[in-house]
Amino acid sequence: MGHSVVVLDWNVDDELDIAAGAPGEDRTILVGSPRKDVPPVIDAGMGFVFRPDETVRNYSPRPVENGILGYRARLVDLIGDQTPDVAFMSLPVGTYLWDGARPDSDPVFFRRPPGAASHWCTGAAAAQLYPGGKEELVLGGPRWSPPGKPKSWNSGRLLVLSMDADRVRR
Ligand SMILES: [Ca+2]
Ligand SMILES: [Ca+2]
Repeated sequence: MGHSVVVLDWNVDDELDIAAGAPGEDRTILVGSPRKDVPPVIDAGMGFVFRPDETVRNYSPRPVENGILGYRARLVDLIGDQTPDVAFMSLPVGTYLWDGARPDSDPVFFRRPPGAASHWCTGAAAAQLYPGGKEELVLGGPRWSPPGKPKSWNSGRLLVLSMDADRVRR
């Protein structure tokens, strides 16, 4: 708990509230539960979206042992149709993206890039990086070390996910 925090007026009483999660749209909150078991799968992890009407939607694509799904969560319109999409990151596997316009459809999957450090998505931000372009998801992996350097080098890098191509920048 507490990988992300958001301050918002959840219950619309003109007083700000604090929630452990990432901001969604219209007072929704994205919460990852990366150590949640999905019996019989241990530590599969699960993502949740809490809505102001107190309904909860959970996201659990293919439970993988130690999948750690929900290590990070971010709302981002990667698909570029002006409807925010829901991204939950799995520590060993990659990023799952649910189409906000079709939440019951299968998620789009971005495999964790080769050579990624163990905690490859510690930072997560959504932004339209290029004017007129689609939103992209920027992930920070502070423990990444360049090829040829010892694993303890930890220079870190940023990974930019888009629907068009995975791009890696440092
Ligand atoms: Ca409030
Ligand atoms: Ca979208």
